[in-house]
Amino acid sequence: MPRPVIVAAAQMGPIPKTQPRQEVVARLIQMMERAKKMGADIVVYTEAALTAFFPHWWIEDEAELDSYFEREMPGPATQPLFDAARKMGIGFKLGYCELDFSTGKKRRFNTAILVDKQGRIVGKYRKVHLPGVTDYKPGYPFQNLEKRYFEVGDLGFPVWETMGGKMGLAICNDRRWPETYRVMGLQGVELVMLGYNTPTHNPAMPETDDLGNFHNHLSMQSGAYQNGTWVVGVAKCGVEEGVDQIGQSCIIAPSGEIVAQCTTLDDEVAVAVCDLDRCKSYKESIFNFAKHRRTEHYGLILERTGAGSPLGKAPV
Ligand code: CDV
Repeated sequence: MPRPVIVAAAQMGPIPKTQPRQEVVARLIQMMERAKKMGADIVVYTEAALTAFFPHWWIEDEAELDSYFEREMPGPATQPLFDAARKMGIGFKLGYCELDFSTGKKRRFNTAILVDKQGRIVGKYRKVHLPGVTDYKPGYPFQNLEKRYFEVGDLGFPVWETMGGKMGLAICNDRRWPETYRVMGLQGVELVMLGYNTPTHNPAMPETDDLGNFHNHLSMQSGAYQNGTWVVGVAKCGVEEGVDQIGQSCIIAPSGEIVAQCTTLDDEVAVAVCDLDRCKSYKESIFNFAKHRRTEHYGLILERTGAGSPLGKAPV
């Protein structure tokens, strides 16, 4: 039985450092309206969709750093997005930077939430794979300070049953790691939604610059195919405060094929009908984990070589 969910990838062009949250939220609502006109059930926004991507800069002033984070969700600036979604009857996935005080101390996370068609937050994910470094790199044209500004996410990779399917979230660098998809795949995920801020130039690895677009799609297409799931990857792209970022936002079927893709480097909506039932044949045949995975053998090798530990040890 087909289970169509119409998904919109809402790609964002650059967000100027000085653009107020209200204006950014107005851009997000405009794209939500476009998505609704195209029949969408869910609109997927990018990573840290409310501000310029500040981990590209060294920031010492605590108040300045905090100004890129949300203390509450929804808050005064983001409430209109929730109101618009409820009014239009459309779900959304939003990436933002979160200030959390729930443990009694201030913690910073790179976060994504899933909101249903009634405007209720049904899921939250905090980025696990933080790229970059904690220290300033002199000579680099821009920095990559996610390890300095964020804590590693502490919520794992959950999957939620909502809006007609099993939904999962990931954020940017997570998409390059097979574990991201597999942990959700083991829970039966049918639609993985993620956003990314990916510069065209990697100062730590410039020899791979011309492969950036290829690696972007390669990671997401293999994650989709090897876990029999739809994947939606959404960029913040174009030149933002001097940093050039890739676009290529796309919607990928469980076959690994791209079925819709943005073609600009600006605010743009791409839509696809995602029949969640297409996951079934992959999950029940070639990637039937219960039947075909050989976890006892993976364990054996890891035990012998120590490759399962981050430090590893000499093979026995
Ligand atoms: N925001 C990211 O996680 N960006 C990384 C870059 C820095 C390599 C990415 O994996 O796209």
